[in-house]
Amino acid sequence: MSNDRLIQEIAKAYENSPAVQKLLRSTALLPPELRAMFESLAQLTTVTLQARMKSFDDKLKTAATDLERDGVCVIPAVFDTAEIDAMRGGVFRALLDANPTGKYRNGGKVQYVGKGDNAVPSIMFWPTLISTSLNGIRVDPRMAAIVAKFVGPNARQLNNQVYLRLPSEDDSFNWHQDIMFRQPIEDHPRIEETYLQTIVAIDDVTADNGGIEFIMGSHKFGKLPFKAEQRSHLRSFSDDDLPQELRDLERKVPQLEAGDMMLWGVLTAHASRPNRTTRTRLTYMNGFCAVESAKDWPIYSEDGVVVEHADNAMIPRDY
Ligand SMILES: O=C(O)CCC(=O)C(=O)O
Repeated sequence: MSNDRLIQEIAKAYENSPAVQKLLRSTALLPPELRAMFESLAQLTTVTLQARMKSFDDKLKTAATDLERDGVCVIPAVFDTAEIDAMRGGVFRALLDANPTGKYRNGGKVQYVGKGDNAVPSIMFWPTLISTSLNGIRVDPRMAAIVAKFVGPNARQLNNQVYLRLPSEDDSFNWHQDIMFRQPIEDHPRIEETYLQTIVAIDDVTADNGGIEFIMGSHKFGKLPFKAEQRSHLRSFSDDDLPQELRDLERKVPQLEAGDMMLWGVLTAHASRPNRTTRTRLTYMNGFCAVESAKDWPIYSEDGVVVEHADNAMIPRDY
């Protein structure tokens, strides 16, 4: 690729980045030897990025096959160790800046489990509104590519939350499908097809630290009645509450390494048992649907371009 063509390609790829545009404009002013050095560095970076995106595209193809077949899939090693460490730091920072008793739209509402002095944070809602690092992951090009592939170019964000799942807190989730959170259903046209739930593993996730268990292929059974739809039954796991239709299907607790992502659909039955280890089980959840599948909730992307800052005014007031 000629150097001029390369500069044009970089300019196009980063058309929304004022910093890159400024840098590119200033290369024209560089003395020829410095410009040549800049161009060869840019070439190297482009080749590396292209190779990385190609292997990421291959991972997405495999993920699409698994998601269609099982209703859940794992994309390995999406984020690297440094990014995960920064994310973990972002969670603790956000907890300090949180609005524990606020609304979702304030960013950092905290739900606790346990009573009195023994209550510990369990879920932090919409931390992206108060955390640069967690917002960075939410709008990262890899997250954007996943949303574009599975939801489409015009998406809304329906949830953004960190699960802390501290050791021995005894919290759990009973069998359910996420469609239970999307009521009234008439306000969510085609949500069965356009919804995508995602988590990033910040810690390794295993069966004994509260890993999420899935019923493989359960998404093909449509919406089923789950006891967890009565909210008082949601936060206590009971195998007796798995609907009859799903009892003979294969079950799996996907093991995740920190940096992996897991995706599932709105009809995939899942549950999680208490964390019985001495380790935390931090996960960062971001859920999406096509723009027409919900009335409110912030726009995530428009014509494939990600909205960098979620509009908190679009988060319903009743949360
Ligand atoms: O993270 C977990 O343990 C379960 C979360 C879950 O099932 C949900 O939010 O729907």
